[in-house]
Amino acid sequence: MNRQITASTCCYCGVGCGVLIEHDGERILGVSGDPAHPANFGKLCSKGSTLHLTGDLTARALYPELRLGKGLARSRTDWDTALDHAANVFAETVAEHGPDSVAFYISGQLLTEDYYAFNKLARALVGTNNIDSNSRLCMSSAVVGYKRSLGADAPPCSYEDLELSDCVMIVGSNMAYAHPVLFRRLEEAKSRRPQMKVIVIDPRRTDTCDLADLHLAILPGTDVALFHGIVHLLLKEEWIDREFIEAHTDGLEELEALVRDYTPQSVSELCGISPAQLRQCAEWVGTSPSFLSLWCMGLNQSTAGSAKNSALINLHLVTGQIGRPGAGPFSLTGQPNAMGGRETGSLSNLLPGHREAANAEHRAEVAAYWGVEQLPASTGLTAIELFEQVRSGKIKALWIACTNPAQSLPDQNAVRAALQACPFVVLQEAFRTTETAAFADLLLPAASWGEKEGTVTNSERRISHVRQAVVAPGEARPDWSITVDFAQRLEKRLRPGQTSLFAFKSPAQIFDEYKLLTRGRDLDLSGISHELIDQLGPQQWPFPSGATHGTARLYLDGVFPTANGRARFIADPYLAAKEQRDAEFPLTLLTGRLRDQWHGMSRTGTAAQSFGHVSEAQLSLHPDELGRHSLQSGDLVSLQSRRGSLIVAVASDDSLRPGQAFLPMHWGDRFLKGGVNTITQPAFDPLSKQPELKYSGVRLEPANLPWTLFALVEGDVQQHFETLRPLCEAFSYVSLSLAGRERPALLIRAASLAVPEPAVLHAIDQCLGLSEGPVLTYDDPGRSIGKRVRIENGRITAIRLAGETLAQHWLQNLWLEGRADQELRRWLLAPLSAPPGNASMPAAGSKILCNCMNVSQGAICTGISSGLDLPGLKQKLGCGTQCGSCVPEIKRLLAAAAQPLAIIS
Ligand SMILES: Nc1nc2c(c(=O)[nH]1)N[C@H]1C(S)=C(S)[C@@H](COP(=O)(O)OP(=O)(O)OC[C@H]3O[C@@H](n4cnc5c(=O)[nH]c(N)nc54)[C@H](O)[C@@H]3O)O[C@H]1N2
Ligand SMILES: Nc1nc2c(c(=O)[nH]1)N[C@H]1C(S)=C(S)[C@@H](COP(=O)(O)OP(=O)(O)OC[C@H]3O[C@@H](n4cnc5c(=O)[nH]c(N)nc54)[C@H](O)[C@@H]3O)O[C@H]1N2
Ligand code: SF4
Ligand SMILES: [Mo]
Repeated sequence: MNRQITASTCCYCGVGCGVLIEHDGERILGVSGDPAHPANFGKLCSKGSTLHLTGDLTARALYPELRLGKGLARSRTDWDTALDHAANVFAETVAEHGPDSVAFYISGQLLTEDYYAFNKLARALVGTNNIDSNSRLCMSSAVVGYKRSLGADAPPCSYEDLELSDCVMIVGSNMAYAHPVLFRRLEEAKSRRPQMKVIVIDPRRTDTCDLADLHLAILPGTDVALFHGIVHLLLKEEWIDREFIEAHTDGLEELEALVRDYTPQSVSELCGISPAQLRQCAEWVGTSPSFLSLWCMGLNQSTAGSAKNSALINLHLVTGQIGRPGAGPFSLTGQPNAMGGRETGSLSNLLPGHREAANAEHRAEVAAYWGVEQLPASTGLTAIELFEQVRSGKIKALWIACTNPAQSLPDQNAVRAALQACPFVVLQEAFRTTETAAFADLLLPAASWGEKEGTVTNSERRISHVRQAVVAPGEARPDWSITVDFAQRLEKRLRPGQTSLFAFKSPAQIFDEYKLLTRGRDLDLSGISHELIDQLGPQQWPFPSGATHGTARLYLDGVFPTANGRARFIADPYLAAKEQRDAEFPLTLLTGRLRDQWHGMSRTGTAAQSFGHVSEAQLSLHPDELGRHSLQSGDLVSLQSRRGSLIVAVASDDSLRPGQAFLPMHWGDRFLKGGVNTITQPAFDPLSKQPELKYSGVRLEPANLPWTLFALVEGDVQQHFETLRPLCEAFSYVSLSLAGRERPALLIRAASLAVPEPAVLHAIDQCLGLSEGPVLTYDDPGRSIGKRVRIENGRITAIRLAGETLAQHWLQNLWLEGRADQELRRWLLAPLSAPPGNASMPAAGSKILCNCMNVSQGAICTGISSGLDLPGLKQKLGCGTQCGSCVPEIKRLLAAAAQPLAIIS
């Protein structure tokens, strides 16, 4: 076999780690961190290091598929037919209803070249600003924050600043899970310089708090009040930089007047923290030689997202903590190329090169460069508004690329109604399994990570080359090429006989056209090309032509890209989040990420490894809250908001306060019937239009679903998923997951009020391979109880329990251990369904903490009780020695074990 290595970039988070892809030209065989890449210097997290294990080919979209009428099934077609059909529909729609009757909804996971092609297609060719991206759900509040306070959308810092800072404030970010390699860098810096202060501001006690000297568990949504309260104290104590304020800022008087009311007493009450904690925080911010803030969705995804961003930046302006090493406001970008999207102008209100669609001069500049008469002046729709207009019928053709809105947008009932109502939905996707794929009239198979080429910009403004290692499967094509091919067909219909706007033959050529649109702008990257990155390595913008290296830090001279060169204090008052707890909806639902899953799980959800850490959807509640509702871990509840409801199992979690609930954002309708975003609210920030995905008023009701089902089937996971998931629609509660490593299996848990039709169970058994062959069966029709186990070569390969599922965890363990002994046979043929020894709960400690070395929590706890410390555990068990993602949790277990001693001594 011809083994080769291709250096590329991880396709997950905005840290933008360099990866070395090991492959044979056809298949990806392994990945490792690229030691030469300046984002990660060889490190990878648990997601990056398992990239090669994910992305099951049987889940991939391989051929174009077209539906010729609503209600019909899609069938395979060829690329010419597919793209001609799409071009016809788009051209006819534009001709009949105008350019604003079509829309594009794209993604921060596209490459810069893909993004640019889409932008030109929408604005120059179609003539609409209806092009928005999932970054609207992610970074748009940070975009507004930077622009309002500093004048341009540019994170001013470098990763190096995390290592250089004396005080790091991590706010609304669980970077231990969401930006793990950066978190590793911070961990190392803190262990080298323990005097460095780390403050974490998060309603939950996350793994990130492991590093914190101070954790402010503020009440969700109260960040603006907190920041104003800090400024109040900074001013009072003179912990400010008068010289900087006078020379480089405007607007302090207004802010000063506003924060007068944010007294320590009132702020501590609003935020639910003590005045002493507030004071400690302010003191560190105000007196540390350097102060850096890192933030993510806890600030951005809010109806006060823009205010939160600017209120945080105020802290830097009042202390002069910007434009020098170890200091500055530093947003962590979520997706690998959300930055590239902002640069190429891929939010409806933007244009390439950090320009504004509403600015006539900017439009004229871009139109002239593109050689078109004009660009559209009408306001483009942002994500939430866009889907509203799809639902109301104004948008008649919708092109979606590289995002899964039927999972990730809030208020899913409305989103699904919109997709259902839309006359023509095109989906450009790498996986055909997503929730949105079900709504696509035209499915276009996209090449994915490792199969395509282009560039991405990470959180520190660094542009990396994403390189192709293997050929894309089936007929999948890179996004830029799909977009350009469609655009060429559409321009023949919309501007016949004119020179093509899309004469692109390679991503490098697209980049070279795009980069000149940044010339002379704040982000000027006109000196960068694909070849230059290949020669010099990844580079940070600005990098004007003629430059020899990129720019690590912005605003060193205190001059900001505003009209008068001064940064601006923003004095937005604190406004309480929508849907405060009330009698009807007494809990606040928070949502966020898990360590080993990525968004809607189209990729991570194909590998059983990704389920080792958290095996299935659970709603976390404080133990007191469980008690108040008379619930026990594992019970099913109906979780309800003003928009919808779903059934989910609860789990005890004291990292939350009573009054709060947490559900990971990953579980869409495929894995948890209904999906998390059935609950969330579409209310959005007035400036950034970013929706409030983090905060919803909810209530719990007991789910009275006495009839339960458990199924497990080994092998052909995707195929089983595809046949079994639709059959589960018969049940009220449905939760799917994967288990096992060498022999992955699909697991189904379901429940309903009534016993289902026999035909449903029969069909399920057929899919599970339990209707014939070596199957042990026990049926008790009187009690509607049935048990089936398939045993092949002495091992369980499929299980189905119906009517009563007490033995599910015991059976799952027997399957995992490859056992099918007499005990099993005895249990199977007996009328009782409880397992021997009453093992009716999941085995404690079965959770896999260390994914790289496959070490369970149980094994680690045993190690701790035998006296091992962290180095000892690493040496004995191997846990925490590879990517390090599990280290915070191991440390927590060690601390918990040490606590009783601390109390005694
Ligand atoms: N493992 C993993 N990593 C990822 C991703 C993934 O899917 N999986 N996705 C990537 C993407 S696109 C993004 S955007 C980032 C997101 O990265 P993060 O924003 O760090 O992740 P989240 O878990 O969504 O939210 C962070 C925290 O915000 C807290 N929070 C909720 N409400 C508030 C509030 O009002 N104030 C404050 N201060 N905090 C609040 C939550 O408790 C949560 O712990 O992660 C990126 N990295
Ligand atoms: N409740 C709640 N909801 C949230 C959030 C939250 O915190 N809470 N976070 C929000 C945030 S920050 C984000 S960023 C969004 C993310 O939401 P989505 O954008 O919906 O997330 P993904 O599942 O990553 O969708 C990307 C899709 O692109 C496909 N894909 C992968 N590679 C390629 C490729 O090369 N080309 C093409 N064409 N397709 C490809 C994948 O299979 C996947 O289906 O979710 C948002 N939704
Ligand atoms: S931190 Fe992990 S997910 Fe993010 S880019 Fe690096 S390896 Fe990929
Ligand atoms: Mo995101």
